[in-house]
This record gives sequence, structure tokens and C-alpha cells, in this order.
Amino acid sequence: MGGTAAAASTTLTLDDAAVSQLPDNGPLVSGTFKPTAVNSGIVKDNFPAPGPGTGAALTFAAPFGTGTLASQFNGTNPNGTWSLYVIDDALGPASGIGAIIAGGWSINITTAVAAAPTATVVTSSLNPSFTTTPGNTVTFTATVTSAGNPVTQGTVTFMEGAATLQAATAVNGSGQATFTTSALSEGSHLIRAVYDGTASFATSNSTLTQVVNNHTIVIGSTFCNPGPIAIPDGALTGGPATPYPSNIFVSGLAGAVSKVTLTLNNLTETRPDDLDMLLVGPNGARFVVMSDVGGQTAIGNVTLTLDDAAASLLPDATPLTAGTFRPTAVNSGSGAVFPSPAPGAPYSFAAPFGAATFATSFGGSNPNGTWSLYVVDDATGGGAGSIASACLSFVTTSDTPTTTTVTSSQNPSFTSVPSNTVTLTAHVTRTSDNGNVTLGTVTFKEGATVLAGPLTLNGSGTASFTTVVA
Ligand SMILES: [Ca+2]
Ligand SMILES: [Ca+2]
Ligand SMILES: [Ca+2]
Repeated sequence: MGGTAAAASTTLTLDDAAVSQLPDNGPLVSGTFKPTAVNSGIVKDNFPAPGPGTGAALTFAAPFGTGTLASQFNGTNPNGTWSLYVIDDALGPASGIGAIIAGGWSINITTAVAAAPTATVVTSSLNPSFTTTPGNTVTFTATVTSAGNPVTQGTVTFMEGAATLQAATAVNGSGQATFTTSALSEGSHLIRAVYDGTASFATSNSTLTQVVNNHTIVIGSTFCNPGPIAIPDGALTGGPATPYPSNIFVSGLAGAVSKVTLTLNNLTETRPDDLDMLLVGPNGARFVVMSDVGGQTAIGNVTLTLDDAAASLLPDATPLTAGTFRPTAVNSGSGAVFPSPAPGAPYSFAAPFGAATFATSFGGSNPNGTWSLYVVDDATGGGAGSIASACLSFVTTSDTPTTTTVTSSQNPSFTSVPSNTVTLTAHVTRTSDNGNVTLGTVTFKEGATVLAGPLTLNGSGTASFTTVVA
């Protein structure tokens, strides 16, 4: 190229990205041009030894060929020796004095840098947390680093399973992005923070299990988790309910456990035989309170209280009915499998499979702490079930036995004046020494109907209410 016009002090840059090729004819002028191989004449370009020779060994730039710098070198390791072979392939002009590249030559290499590996760590501001105030606001913080340094470009997406909890959020100057929520439901949530990556930094992610509980409702010495337990149609390996476990937090009780009962409110289940329930106390005892009872008859809204002092066990094969029963573990078929995070076997089983009771499992232990109820459906088929809420009631060794007597101011009385006004007075005393009990309340009932109360006991250990029959 460049014709036969002499070129002097010309600096040429060859770049695939240039606008045009060098001129085939006409003088060379300084500038940036595409690589250009016209390869004209009788003798094709030949680069003798130690050059590569000619022919198939050579790749030509346009217009003779289609090679480019990129097609020849991109993707290769740039490190090593780069050699430039320059020849003059024709004699003349007679007065020619040859040529010189006086300023030498250089190459400018841009390398594609692989995205640097990153690490993401996600933390929670409060774990476990609660469904309602206080303690229901949680901030998850994702920290992204590369080689120990904060990554300050790119975004983090917060997810639970396939669901996006918070869309891509830019990391800050400390390499952190946060997600704050007060809306998590009861149960375990696998929170995943995904660093979405950039051209310079590779993606990474990490997870944490956020546990969310209901606050426990306290009524005297009864402690309830007011939330429902949803029971899926399970599998032989144990289909865990949601939440799993359902937790009840007991606090403020003095003394050791002398009695505990468990009430399952409004149990609904298509095939009760599939249910297994494990109660774990603060003392770590693992008591299977109910398994494989009630046959295959669907039940709806049956409230069961499990009490060591009840007269009978739950039925193995006949329908469950509301009432108070001893804890009952038939433990037939596949037995009782409680997947993680439930503690592993061995478990203690209620009768008839075992001989454990609430008393043998928890008696004498500190009632304060976390009580966890793990419910599973252990067989496919039958469908889903539910428990509306669950409660534990305690008697402790520090509870003083009491005696309550009730007296009437007018008995018999009349339905109209005179003598139709009646005052009923309850007197509560310690059973041991008949001393007045001045703490607590009294509720007056007729059957299940509350007539008055709860009324606070006075300094004489009494509470009264007056009714006028009109
Ligand atoms: Ca089932
Ligand atoms: Ca059964
Ligand atoms: Ca079972």
C-alpha cells in the first residue's frame, strides 16, 4: 500500500477500530488505520526465516484477507514475545535508499479482566423476631467484599425462595445494602441476599434462617400461642407443619413444674391417624404427646386437652371427640419422624407405645423458657389439617393450694320484692391454715355463663356481687 510515493516521518497506528484502511495508492500520512494487506504483485508476501515464510502460514488483513488484530490475538495470553517482521519485497527505485522505522514500534494491549470473586454475608438485626410489636421489625444487612475489601458497586437483591422481598438495591460505600421489614409471618424464613454482580465483580449470595414467633398470651398460669398451625398433607419422612415448631414462651412462674397440660384448640384434620406431635420443654425433654390416633375419620374444630390426670387415652382407630384425655402415642406404621429443626431421637413416648407422661418428662423442671410443639403429618393422603391455637397450663410447686367457699345473703330468695336482692360472696383461703388469700380474682358463673367477674379479691379474701331478680 501507499503507492510509490515516498513517505517520510510518518507515524502509523493500526487499529481494528479505525475508520479506514491505509491507501493502496497515494502517499502514507500519519494517522490511525485498520490493518491493511493489499498483497499485490507477482510474488506474494514472503517472510523468510526466521520469519514464518508465506502461504498458509500467513493470515492477511483486508482487503486481501479478512484477518484483524482481534481475530488473531483476542482471547490469548498477552504475555510473551511479540515479533514484527518487516520486508521490502521489490527492487527499486534505483536510487532508493531503503526505509527506516526510526522511532521504533510499540503495541498497546487491552486485556479483558475476569470478574473478581466476591463474598456476601447477610446478618439479621433481631433473630428470632416476632410477628407483632415489640420486636417485629428486622433489618437484614448484606455485606459484599472482594479479597476482604468492600465492594462499592453493584446491587443486592433480597429473596425468600423464588420470591423477591426487596428488588435490586445499590450497595453503599461500605459495601452494604439493607432490607427492613415488619411483615414476616410466624415460622422459619430462609432469607437469601444475592449480590447481583457487575462486569468487574462476580455474583455471590448467602442465606440465613430468620425465625419469627408469635408473642405468647398469658392468662394466669396458662400460656398460649394464639396463632394457627397449618398442617400439610405430609410424607413418610414427616411433613412438617407451619410454624415448625410452634413456640410458647413461659416466664414469671415460681417453683418447679408439678403439672402441665396441653390444649390443642380447634383441631381440624382429614386423617388424624397421620398426625404426630412432639413437645420439647425448656429442660430439653422430647415427649411425643400424640401420634397416630383417631383413625381415618375426618374431624373439624375438635378441642383436645392432654392431661396426665384424664380418665382415658385418645382412641387409636375411632374418631376424635372434644374433651380431656391422657397424652397418647400409638406410634404405629412409620413411627414418629420429626425432621430438623426438631431435636433428633430418642424421644419418650406416651402410652400405649411408651410410658412417658407430662410428669415424667417435665415434672420438677423449671417451667420458664421456650416450649416447642412440633407437628407433622407422617403419611401422604388425606389432605391438610390445622390447629387454631395451642396453650400450656401449669401448676408449680410454689402454687399454694386454696379453698373457695361461696355464700348467699338470701337463700332461698324471691323473684319479686321483697327479698329478691341477693348478694353472693366468695371467700378464698389457704387450704393449709385457712388464712385469707388477698391476691387474684374470682369469677362467678352459672354453668358456662359468666355472671360476674373476674372480681379482685379484697383484703379479707372476699369478692361479692349483687343481683336483683326483677
Ligand atoms: Ca396425610
Ligand atoms: Ca391409629
Ligand atoms: Ca406416626
